[in-house]
Amino acid sequence: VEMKNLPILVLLCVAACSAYPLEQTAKNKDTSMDLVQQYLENYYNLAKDAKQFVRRKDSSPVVKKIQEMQKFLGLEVTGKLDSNTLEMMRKPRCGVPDVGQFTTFPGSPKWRKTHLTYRIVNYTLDLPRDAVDAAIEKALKVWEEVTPLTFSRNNEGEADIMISFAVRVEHGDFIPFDGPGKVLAHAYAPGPGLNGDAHFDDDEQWTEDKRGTNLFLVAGHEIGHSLGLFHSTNPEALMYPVYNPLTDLARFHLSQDDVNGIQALYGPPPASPKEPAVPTEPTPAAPETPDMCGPDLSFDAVSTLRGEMLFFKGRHFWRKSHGTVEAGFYLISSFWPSLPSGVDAALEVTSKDTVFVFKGNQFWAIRGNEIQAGYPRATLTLGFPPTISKIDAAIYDKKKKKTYFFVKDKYWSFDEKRQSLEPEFPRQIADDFPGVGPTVDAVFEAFGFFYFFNGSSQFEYDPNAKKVTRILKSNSWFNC
Ligand SMILES: *[C@@H]1O[C@H](CO)[C@@H](O)[C@H](O)[C@H]1NC(C)=O
Ligand SMILES: *[C@@H]1O[C@H](CO)[C@@H](O)[C@H](O)[C@H]1NC(C)=O
Ligand SMILES: [Ca+2]
Ligand SMILES: [Zn+2]
Ligand SMILES: [Zn+2]
Repeated sequence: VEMKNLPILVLLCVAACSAYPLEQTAKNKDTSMDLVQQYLENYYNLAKDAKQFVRRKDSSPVVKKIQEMQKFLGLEVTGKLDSNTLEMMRKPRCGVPDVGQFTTFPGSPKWRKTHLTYRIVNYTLDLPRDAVDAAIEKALKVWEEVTPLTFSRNNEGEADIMISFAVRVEHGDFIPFDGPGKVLAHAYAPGPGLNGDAHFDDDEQWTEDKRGTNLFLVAGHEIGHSLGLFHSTNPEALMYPVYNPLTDLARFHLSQDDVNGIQALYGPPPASPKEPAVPTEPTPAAPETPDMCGPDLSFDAVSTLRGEMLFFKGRHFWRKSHGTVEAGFYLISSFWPSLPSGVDAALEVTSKDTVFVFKGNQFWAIRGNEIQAGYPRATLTLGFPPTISKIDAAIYDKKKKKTYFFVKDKYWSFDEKRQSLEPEFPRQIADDFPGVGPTVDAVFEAFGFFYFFNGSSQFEYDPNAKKVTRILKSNSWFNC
């Protein structure tokens, strides 16, 4: 009996909530302005400095964003904060934006393989583990049925799709959850590392049925992102950004819109031979190259450059932005004609917008694709003793404004403010970076971690906790 009444209760609640903004005190109006501000910032790329405009509410940038939202979500496009619009903004939904922000993935990211692994890293206490496993399996199956993709589960280590439950801030990315309601989950487009992963807000009440938030429905949607789909404007689609509690679970099926989207990326399943697979773009012929996906790949040096990553190897380097799946492969000389091949170390000093590249006892300063005048210089000029014939790896610690130079099993610290090597160095790498070494080939910083390379192994090191948090293959940044 109780269950039968529930859908009605939910509807009543929605109706009551939507009536609410119409009879507000000034203070409540303020909260709803905050809601609008947050919503448009989070999902429609409203500039953060547009606050005063939201309060005035007649200014064109905000009206435009409201119209954009109304259009995307299929509401009447009035440009006004009418009750339907406010009601929609209060509905639980996916945390992934509806329109591109600066982090938008260019191109259409997709997996370059058809067999993918997933791992359920941890569980919500709302449901028995079996029920979580079953919901995730069912969600994967929804996509498996209409594509050539297959999935298998890993119980430990890395997987393409890492699934976890977390609350609020501390969950491995910089996008916090928001407590009960509103954002239910978010997920990342295909690629290495955090990409492909799906995070669920454990402040929701996850359920097998629709009494709380149905885990299967949300997981199905998030896995759509993990496979490369973005939000759909079609309210029937699983990829519509707003949670739909009225979905018929017993007769659940993907909408044609979802199927068209996923098949545009991967083609139909092989079992339906009548429809030829959508041809995938031919991969451009690569120049004679080290095998980027080979198990033994190691690097000479790794650095960031204006938000991208550079992996040096012999005469070549790979260049990859955080967002893109594919790494570009280039001759070093095609970007920096006077730079040597087989470099030893590279680091970006972000405060100077400069990448320093080391080989032997010399180093070069690069800004974008220009080598700065006055280089190469001798490493002696930095204060190294003449016995140092080669730097193995180097990294700039943004927080401490120090550059660390790794040489064999020791390292030096260079104070960027004073422009000098610090006294009491060198020190043992193993003493100050436990778990790393004894020697390193390359190191760079990403997402607050230091990534140390040693042959084909890579150590993800948390400089705050002072410990290695993961061991990865050196080529884990590539989509192998
Ligand atoms: C699950 O794992 C994530 C990522 O490792 C972590 O941030 C989160 O706190 C964990 N959640 C629980 C409920 O243990
Ligand atoms: C790093 O590589 C060296 C040489 O291949 C090896 O002896 C050493 O054990 C490796 N270090 C770690 C921590 O794996
Ligand atoms: Ca939430
Ligand atoms: Zn989404
Ligand atoms: Zn997250």
